[in-house]
Formats: sequence, structure tokens, C-alpha cells
Amino acid sequence: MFPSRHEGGDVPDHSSVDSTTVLIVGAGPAGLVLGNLLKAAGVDCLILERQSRAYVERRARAGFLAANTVRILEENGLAAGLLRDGRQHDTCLFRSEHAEFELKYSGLGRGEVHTVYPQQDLVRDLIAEFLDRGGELRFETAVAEVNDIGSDRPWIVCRNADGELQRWNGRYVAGCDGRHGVSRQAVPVGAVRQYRRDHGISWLALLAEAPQSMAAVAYAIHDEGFAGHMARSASVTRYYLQCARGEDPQGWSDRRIWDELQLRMQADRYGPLHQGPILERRVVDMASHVMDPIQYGRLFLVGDAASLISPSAAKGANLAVMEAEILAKALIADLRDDDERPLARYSEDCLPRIWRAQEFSHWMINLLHGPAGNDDEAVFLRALQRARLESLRNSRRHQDHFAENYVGI
Ligand code: RFL
Repeated sequence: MFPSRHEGGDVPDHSSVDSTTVLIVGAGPAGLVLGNLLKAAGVDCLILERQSRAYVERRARAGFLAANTVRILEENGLAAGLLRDGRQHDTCLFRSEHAEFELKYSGLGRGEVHTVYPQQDLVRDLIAEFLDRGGELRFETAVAEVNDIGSDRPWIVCRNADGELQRWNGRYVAGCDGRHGVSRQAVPVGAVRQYRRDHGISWLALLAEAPQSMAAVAYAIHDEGFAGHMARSASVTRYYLQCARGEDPQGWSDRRIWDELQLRMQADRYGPLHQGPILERRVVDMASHVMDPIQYGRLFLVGDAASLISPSAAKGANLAVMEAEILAKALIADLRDDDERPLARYSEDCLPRIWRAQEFSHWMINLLHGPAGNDDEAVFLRALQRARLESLRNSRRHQDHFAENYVGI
């Protein structure tokens, strides 16, 4: 065991000082998988989460878990819920004004499938398991500062729900605080390269209280813009509509949303969608961001904090779980076996997979979106988009490549 050590006493500006071995900032999939794996190995850790438990257990985002994610969760005793309630998914459907075709990816590439299980359900399971394992998780506690990551004694300052400031010392900090987190801001300017790309495309991300309309994920390519359909649960379906940058989601009434979805999904030709109230509407800008390296001193970035990926290929949560496993093993090797090498290699181990996922996501963006307008460039790029789709429809090699990247990382 690597026990906590309460140091007590007052430190100027902070009401108390405590210590643990690994300070984990954020209780999303990354922080919770990391915390569970560390706890199972007897490594002491603390998770600090700025939102309430009810909020994170209801925050709907991802739903498509890759085979590698399911393997990690299963091997670590974290998969009971998804094995009970998750549904296997193995087909995607592409629609354009010219054609419709299905790819059954369980019969392509490595033959892997997705498990559909809402991210908020996974988060709920991971929290329950972490607490069962005796883990310490503080909700409504926002980390305000991450300090001295270049030393062997990093520390953080957080503010709890009562507004009290507290200092925590640790041996390591895992920055699992997502796209807007504070952890990565602790890295000195110039020490890490940041790659960024704004794809200039936005989606209206919708959750509809309606059963899925098709048995497959559906990608509709249309001159009015992309539309997507993805199962979440028996009664809730996620839809996407490409929209203008800066669009006000409240400007989209339920009626307007369903009319636009029916138009772009060609309901007149392929059958109507199952409609229901829109439970959530928000605009998501397609953006990518990669830190290189994803570690500095005693700070290790995991999940969206390390690399943000557009949701076009459903990779974000899967990358987060994969990196959490790699970091957990490396921390355990260091703390238990005195082997620092896996920790030193953390970035090297993760970054090629992150870039692979980024490349595939970028390819998906180009497959699904064409520029609007009738100028020469827009027409040319839309023709390339159609050619890309035709290649996917006709080439078995292209399909194998797609399947391998779509489900794998
Ligand atoms: P999360 O889930 O954002 O968790 C970070 C946590 O850190 C907390 N936090 C702090 N806590 C303490 N102090 C601070 N200062 C803090 N600052 C932040 C936050 O409250 C939060 O609880 O990051 P993590 O763990 O890296 O997980 C990443 C995934 O959540 C994300 O990549 C996916 O949701 C992306 N994504 C999808 N990924 C998939 O693999 N498959 C999908 O089908 C899929 N669909 C999606 C998605 C993301 C979407 N949005 C909203 C961008 C669909 C959508 C619409």
C-alpha cells in the first residue's frame, strides 16, 4: 500500500494540507478508469471533480465503445453494467442523394464491433466501483492551481463547495480534466508543443426521446449539410445536424430539427424517422488539439486534456480509457517495482495512437462534409467527397481499412 499521509497544520492561504500519492483532476472516463486501476493495485489516489455527482452521472456524450475499451474495462472488473445493458453494434449506413449502402464492419478488418453504452452510465458505474474499492472522490471541488510539477513534490489547490481552499500534495498529478481543464495550463510555456486545428465545421448535437430509426449508425451526406443518427438507449437516440458556426441552438425548434433531419436523411425515399421530444440541443465545433509530449515532470495528461478530437469518428472516450490504462500501468510499475521506464515512455506510447485516431477522424470529417456554395472550389471538393464515398462503397480494401480504424485505435 501507498497510504495517505495527513500532514495537518495551517499553511498560509489554505485551510488544510493533505497528501496522497496520485492526485487525479477530473472524474470523467479518464480519471475514473485511472483511479479504479490504481486503487485495485493498492496505489493511493484522490479524485477531485468540480461538478456534482448527479451532474456527471447525467452528462450525455459518447456511446460507442471500441473493442479495446471493453477489453480494458472487462479485464479490470469495470464492465458489469455494459455487459448487462450494452448492445453490440456492427453496421454503418451511408446515404447520399445518389445511393445508400451499408457496411457491416464485423465482417471487415479485424472483425471487431462496438458496444453501445451511454457514457453517463459508464461514468455512474465507474464512480460506484471506485467508491466500493475504498477510493476517495470529492465532488464539487474545483482544482484552481497545479503547482511545482517540475519538482518531485507537486501540489494542487482546490476549492470545495463551501468555498474553502485546500492544498493537496502528491507524488504525481494526473490531469484528466478535459478540454477546458486547468492541468495543462500548468505546463511552462514552450515546454510542450500544441497542435491545433479548427475544422471550421459545427454540429448541432441532439438527443431525442425516441427509439432509433435504423438498426445502424447512419451518416447522411447532403447538399444542405451532414446529418447523423446514432443509437444510445432503447428510448434515446443521438442525432447530429451540420449547422452554421455560432448558431444559437435555441433557434432550432423541435419541428425545424425533425424537418431538417427528415430532409437530409431522405425520409421520403427511405422511410420516416421515429420522432419524439428533443431533450438536449447544443452546438459542437469540430476542433482538434494535441499536446506533444503529454507529460511534463510529474504531470501526466490523459483523455481530452491531452488531445481533443472531433466527435466525427467517436474516438474521444475510447482514447481516454486507453491512455488511462497505459498511465495506470506505468505508475504502478514506478511505485511498486521502482521501474521508471514506462512512465518516461508514456507520451511515446500514447501519441502514435492519438495521431492515428486524429487522422481517421479528419478523414471522416472530409468524408461527411462538403463545402457549401457553387463556386469552382466548393463544387470540386464536393465531387472529391462523392468519389471518396464511392471508393468506400466499392473497394473491399478500402472497407477493411475503414473497419480497422473505425472500431480500433
Ligand atoms: P471529460 O469527460 O470531459 O471529464 C473531465 C472531467 O474533469 C472535470 N473538471 C475538473 N474537475 C476538477 N477541477 C477542475 N478544474 C476541472 N475542470 C474540469 C469535468 O467536470 C469533467 O467531469 O474528459 P475525459 O475523462 O478525458 O473523457 C473524454 C470524453 O468525455 C470525450 O472524449 C467524449 O465524450 C467524446 N465523445 C465521444 N467519444 C467517443 O469515444 N465516442 C462517442 O460516441 C462520442 N460522442 C463525444 C460524443 C463528445 C461530444 N461532445 C459533447 C463534445 C458526442 C458529443 C456530443
